[in-house]
Amino acid sequence: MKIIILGGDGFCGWPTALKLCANGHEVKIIDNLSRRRIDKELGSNSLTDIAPISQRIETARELLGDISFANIDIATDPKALKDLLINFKPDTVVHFAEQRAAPYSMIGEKERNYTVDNNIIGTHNLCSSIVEVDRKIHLVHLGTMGVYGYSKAFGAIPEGYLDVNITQTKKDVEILYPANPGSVYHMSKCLDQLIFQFYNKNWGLKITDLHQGIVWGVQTNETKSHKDLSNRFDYDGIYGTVLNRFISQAAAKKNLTVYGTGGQSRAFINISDTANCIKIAIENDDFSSERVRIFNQVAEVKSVKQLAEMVAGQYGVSIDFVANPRKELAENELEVSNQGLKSLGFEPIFLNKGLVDDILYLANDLTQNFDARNVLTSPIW
Ligand code: USQ
Repeated sequence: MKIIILGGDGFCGWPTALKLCANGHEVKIIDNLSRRRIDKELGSNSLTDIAPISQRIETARELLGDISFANIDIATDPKALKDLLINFKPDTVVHFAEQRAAPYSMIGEKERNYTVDNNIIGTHNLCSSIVEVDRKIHLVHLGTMGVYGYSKAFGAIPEGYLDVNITQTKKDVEILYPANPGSVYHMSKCLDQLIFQFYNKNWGLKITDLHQGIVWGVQTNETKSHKDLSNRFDYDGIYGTVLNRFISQAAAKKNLTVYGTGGQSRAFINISDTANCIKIAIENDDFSSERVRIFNQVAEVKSVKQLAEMVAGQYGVSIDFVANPRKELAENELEVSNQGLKSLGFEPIFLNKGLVDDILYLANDLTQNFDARNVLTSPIW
């Protein structure tokens, strides 16, 4: 297939682009390189060295297959986006081109506005261009488990839609799961959902929204095949996700930073599964576009404390329970359905010692890049 990956230079986009190209698809990465710019703005860095995009693409073309790159900002240049769809004629567009860190979106006014402008306008420009160019294009979007909030108030979290009984009419209906964002970033993904619902209802756009959990891990088979293809590894207080932070803290022989009690339960997924699930969603596109197809892209649920205890026990470091900078439930139970992707063949990778060892090994090798000043940098909200 011909596939465009919007945001294909990022932590999830890059390994996904490589996996698709290694599997025979023709891939075009579109990115405005904003994550590289934000690293500079925050004075933070990826633990791994990441090659410039031109070098990434050159090596990927030599080793893996048909892949190319164009620098387009889909939020500020809708004409370039539309021309791209006209000229490249994709079967599928995968949309990762959003500011994805909750802490970044809560730093201050500039970051709140940037997150909303970039994410909402970018998503809208994409849907609007697809209406003009070719309504058969399959749009695959990376949503987040954070659109649901993290509770068992309505039972196990279903895949996008909740069955309810309306008190007034006594009728059973299905509604989009009530949005319950915990940050401006998560709010932007809730708003994305409404854009998708409307464009699907009015123009019949064919959309898959993948509500992904917290990603852990760094490399995939493709990213580790050459140093130029290495993936980024965020460990800082703004972009680092919790388990990757704990592993890099363990490698640097620092105490693990659990926020609050660590009773926060979240859904997790390994980075190789991220790429695999997107491939599954793309290759199984024979579904009715009567409504937006929503899958939960997760492998398992763990609490932050469980993760910290596992890393601390295995690698001989201690846990610091620091004041939680976030406004979130101190403790929560969580149960999540992931039947949709499983029914299409997804076999989740569960957290296991071998994989965690691999990351620790990598992090050990890179401790010279670990800057302790970047660890407790989360804004308070
Ligand atoms: N946490 C700690 N210590 C740390 C860092 C985080 O205890 O050093 C806790 C947080 O308080 C939170 C949990 O770990 O309860 C998860 O935090 P996170 O930074 O790993 O994840 P989050 O901010 O929720 O965002 C990440 C991605 C985002 C994605 C989301 C999926 O950055 O793009 O949408 O995970 S989910 O959380 O399922 O909504």
